[in-house]
Amino acid sequence: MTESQTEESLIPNVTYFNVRGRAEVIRIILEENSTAYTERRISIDEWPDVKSNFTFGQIPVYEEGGLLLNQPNAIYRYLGRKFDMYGDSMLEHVRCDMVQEIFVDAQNNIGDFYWNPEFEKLRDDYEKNELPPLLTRIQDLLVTNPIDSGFWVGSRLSFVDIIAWHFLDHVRPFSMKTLQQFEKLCQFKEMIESRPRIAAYLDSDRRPKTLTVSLSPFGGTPETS
Ligand SMILES: N[C@@H](CCC(=O)N[C@@H](CS)C(=O)NCC(=O)O)C(=O)O
Repeated sequence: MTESQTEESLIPNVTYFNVRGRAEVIRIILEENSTAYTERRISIDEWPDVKSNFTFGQIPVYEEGGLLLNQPNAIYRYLGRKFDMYGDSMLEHVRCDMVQEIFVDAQNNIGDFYWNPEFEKLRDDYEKNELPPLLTRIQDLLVTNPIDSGFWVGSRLSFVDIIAWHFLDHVRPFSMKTLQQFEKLCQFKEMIESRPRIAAYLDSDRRPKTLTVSLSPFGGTPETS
C-alpha cells in the first residue's frame, strides 16, 4: 500500500440519509476542524434494501481506517476526544457528558413532536406550553458554566456546543419568535454559526436541505428546515 492510499483510507466516511438529522453534528465537527471527509447518503427509497447491511440496521455510521462506529452519541464523544473538544479538566469533562445527555432528551422531545402524526393539532400547544419551559431550563443551564464564556463548557468550543447549536437550529424553523425570547441562547447560537468554517459550511451545498426525511410532518421540507 502506498503512502497516499494509507492517508486516503484514514479519511472519515459518514453514512446517513440525505438530511441533517443525527449526522449533522458529525459533519459540523469535521468541518470546524477542516477535516476532509466523504459521505454516503442513502435515499429513503434505497434504505429498505440496504438496512440489513448495517450491524444494528441503523445509521449514522462513522468509518475511519479500521474503525467503524455506530450510535451517534458515541461518535460525537469520539470526535470530541479526537479534536480536543471535550473540556480541559475532569469537571469540564463531566459537564460535557451532562450537557450531552440533556440535549439527547431535548432533541428526542422536539423530534418526537415533529414526527407526531397529530403535529398540526398539537403545534399551538407545544409552542405555547412545552417549548418555553424547555428553553428556560436549557438557558438556565447554559449560564451555570462558571466561566461566563458563552460556551456550554469552560472557556472554549467543545463538541457539546455543536450538539446544543444543532438542537437550537431545530427550534428555529418551528418558532423563531419563541427562541428570540431567550437572549443568551440566541447569543450562543449566533456565536457558533458565525465561526468562519461553520458559516461556510452552513452556506454551502454540502449541507443537506432538510432536517429530516420527507415522511415527517415537520422538518421534512426545505421550507420547514
Ligand atoms: N440509538 C441511536 C440510533 C440511530 C437512529 O435512530 N437512526 C435512525 C435515523 S436517525 C435510523 O437509522 N432509522 C432507520 C431505521 O431504523 O430503519 C439513536 O437513538 O440515536
